[in-house]
Amino acid sequence: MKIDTKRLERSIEELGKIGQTPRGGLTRLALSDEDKRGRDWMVTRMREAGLRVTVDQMGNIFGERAGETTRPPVIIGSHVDSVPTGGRYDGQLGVLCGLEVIRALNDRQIRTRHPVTLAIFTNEEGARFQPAMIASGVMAGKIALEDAYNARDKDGIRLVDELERIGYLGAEPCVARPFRAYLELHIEQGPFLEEEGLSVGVVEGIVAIAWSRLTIHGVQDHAGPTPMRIRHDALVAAAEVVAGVRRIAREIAGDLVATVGNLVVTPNIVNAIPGRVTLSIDMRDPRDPTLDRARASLEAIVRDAGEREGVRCELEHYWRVPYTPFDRDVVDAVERAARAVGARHRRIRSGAGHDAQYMAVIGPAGMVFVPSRDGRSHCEEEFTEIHDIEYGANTLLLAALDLAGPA
Ligand code: HGY
Ligand code: MN
Ligand code: MN
Repeated sequence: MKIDTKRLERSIEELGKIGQTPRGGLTRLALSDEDKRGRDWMVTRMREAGLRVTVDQMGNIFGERAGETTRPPVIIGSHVDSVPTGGRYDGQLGVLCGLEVIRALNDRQIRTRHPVTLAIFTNEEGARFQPAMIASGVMAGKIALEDAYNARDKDGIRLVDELERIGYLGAEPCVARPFRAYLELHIEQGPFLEEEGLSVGVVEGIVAIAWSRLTIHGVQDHAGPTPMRIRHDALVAAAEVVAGVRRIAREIAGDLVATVGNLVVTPNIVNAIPGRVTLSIDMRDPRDPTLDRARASLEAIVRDAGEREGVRCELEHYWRVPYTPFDRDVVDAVERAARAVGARHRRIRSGAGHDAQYMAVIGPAGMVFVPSRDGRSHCEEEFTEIHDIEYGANTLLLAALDLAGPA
């Protein structure tokens, strides 16, 4: 039994047009008009595939394919929101491969013992509203619904108001429900599968992630008449912190990664000494104790930079997800499926967060990775070869069948 690769390819093309950038990437920020159009496109396809579609309080969309029994479903999920000038595979590929699994089951009128449900999670990226994976986080009971509703984007717009505006503020409670297994196909977003000539990654777990935000209060002043000896330049302190974050990753080394991805200077003009700077710090490691050490180093770096420049620093650690191992039975099912489809594969760990990380809090979860060309992602160059996608989607299909069981 196989998926219909041409049909999947057409779906990738079609959905990829919604929010497409001039360079062939994707900007489809959570709850934007493009996200609404992408969601509407998916809901139409889900209904065409005979799924019972529901939307919950966080705008998560579920399409259920009935099973022979009403036992807990096998859920196949991911997301359709993207980062700005991102790629058309991150998230979207997992949702479309899930749809293709449903379509392949329909083609052969296959009945499974457990229902199979396709899930689309809201705001996985954390690009517009923070933190990332906010909707699966609410479902897992790790983020309060009210906090998620009140999350604001950079223009101060609330998440709940955007859910309402685009018509995806659903009535279904966003709460944990039992499931037989959660499966997510995703691009690796790193270089290892491609380097080793592999088509499928059998994901064993996801790294721990820590997000912090630093606000530096200096003294805004004129760039000309203010003598250097009396300056308190927020951007000078920020520059030391940015260099310090890179130093932490280099000195702790191992698997630790650390990034300052967002930095905002105020008033951000040529002839004023920056009075205020905010910056983000993203640190990840498969070992939680190492991430704790990195956080302590960050606090020391911020303290020193603040004292040297005589500025006030507010460091807020606002998001933390622990290292998340996947369920052994689900990982084994994915591995059996990869072998059965003849995919060159190996076990691998995810350096990116995914909704599977919070779904693993609720029940047995696992992931299927496919390679990223040059390891690139969160950029318009993001790409995966269709023959690798075919191996991945067929692995997803057989793993879902394995876990959902024959009628
Ligand atoms: O941040 C992440 O790892 C994911 O892309 N949201
Ligand atoms: Mn993703
Ligand atoms: Mn992403």
